[in-house]
Amino acid sequence: MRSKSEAAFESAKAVMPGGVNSPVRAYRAVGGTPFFADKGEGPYLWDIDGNRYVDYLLSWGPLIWGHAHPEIVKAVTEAAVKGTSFGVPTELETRMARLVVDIVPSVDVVRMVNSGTEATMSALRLARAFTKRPCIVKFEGCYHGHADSLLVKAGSGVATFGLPDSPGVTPQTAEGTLTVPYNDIPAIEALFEQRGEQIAAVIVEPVAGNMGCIRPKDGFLQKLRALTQEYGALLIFDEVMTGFRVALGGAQARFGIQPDLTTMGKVIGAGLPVGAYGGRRDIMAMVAPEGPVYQAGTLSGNPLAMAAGVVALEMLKNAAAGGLYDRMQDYGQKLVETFVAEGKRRGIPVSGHAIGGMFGLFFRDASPENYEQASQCDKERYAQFFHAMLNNGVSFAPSQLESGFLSAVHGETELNLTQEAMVSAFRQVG
Ligand code: KE4
Repeated sequence: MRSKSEAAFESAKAVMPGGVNSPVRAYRAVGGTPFFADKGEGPYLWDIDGNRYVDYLLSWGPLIWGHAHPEIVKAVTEAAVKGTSFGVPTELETRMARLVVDIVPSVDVVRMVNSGTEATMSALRLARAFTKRPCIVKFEGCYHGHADSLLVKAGSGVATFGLPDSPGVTPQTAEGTLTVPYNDIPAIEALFEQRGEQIAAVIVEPVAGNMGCIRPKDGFLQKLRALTQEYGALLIFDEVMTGFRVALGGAQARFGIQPDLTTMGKVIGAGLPVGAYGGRRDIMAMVAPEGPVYQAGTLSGNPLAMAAGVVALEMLKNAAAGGLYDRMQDYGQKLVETFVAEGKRRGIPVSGHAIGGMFGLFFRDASPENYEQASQCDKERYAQFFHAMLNNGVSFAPSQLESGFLSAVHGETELNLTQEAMVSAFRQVG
């Protein structure tokens, strides 16, 4: 039962839009009432009715060390007693920047901000300034935060102007954003042939995590690198979700591709509000106050967020050497195998895969390669599965078009609990 959460949701809806501070939390994609969190510990989350869940949402990715990791709590507590913000430089920020530069292959210089949205918005402004070109390219189904120029859907033809994907985004803003299908090499080649001289940057999720977890097809990322190089556009890897998750150095390390700019978030703050963008020194030199491209933030580089992030990244460096990313991928693969085996046993089209510390489970006979295919998943069955798993004590993302996340602290016990819950849940999937 979740009666306290139901009452809490009614109270919340009286004073916050939809009762939440971020839309996806309201369960609109799966129906029902969201549970309200009371506390987390390791791989577990408890709601205010006292129900315990094995958590695969992990705050949408940040919690690669699970909930309330003692080292992270200690670092934040020790930082807090010295002050919660200064508005002047601290050496902790340099320590964080040095860690990012050491870990992420393509980053020479990095700027801290407060969210992934700020990171991508700033990186795109920088790319337009550096190339003196107006247009950006994104991929259908990829989400890069809610900056106006990114809330855009594809125009009628591949190379036609973007159209606003939200009220409040003006046609003038949208027309600078061109959208093509993910993994569609002919489409991106055609776009560059037609509009290449106007393109400032291509921004891509190197593993897409916002339409379910979708891997790049062989050659897709390499083609983006080649085309942007050929036409003098920048390649931006949005690693807000994949960064430090699909490999220690992110997707760029896993696939061996050097983007010009990288955006980061989630893991880098270990649950505190942090985003970052960084890359080639000659490009980042244009960022104020070194250069003319303005970007700022009262709480950028906040000491509590830096304390959490520094500890999280330092522990990841050590754990990566000990095989953490292979262990997380093995765990995810076993989860997928159980999901697929149970679904097939019941004659239900299912598929899935795991990559590093993230995974996708699909009610579709084959893992989708783009947004159109992802949209063909059986969302009703996903909703039934989601709620059955929740009632069995396992919390997945409340939408078929999202990803699952793993942590360093999910172990054999949690895997067995989840596999048993899946067997039971499929009995309730029609
Ligand atoms: P934030 O502004 O939410 O910190 O980051 C935006 C963002 C940028 N880039 C990628 C690849 C992202 O996945 C995100 C945010 N991801 C969503 C999950 N679908 C956050 C969850 C939410 O919106 O509440």
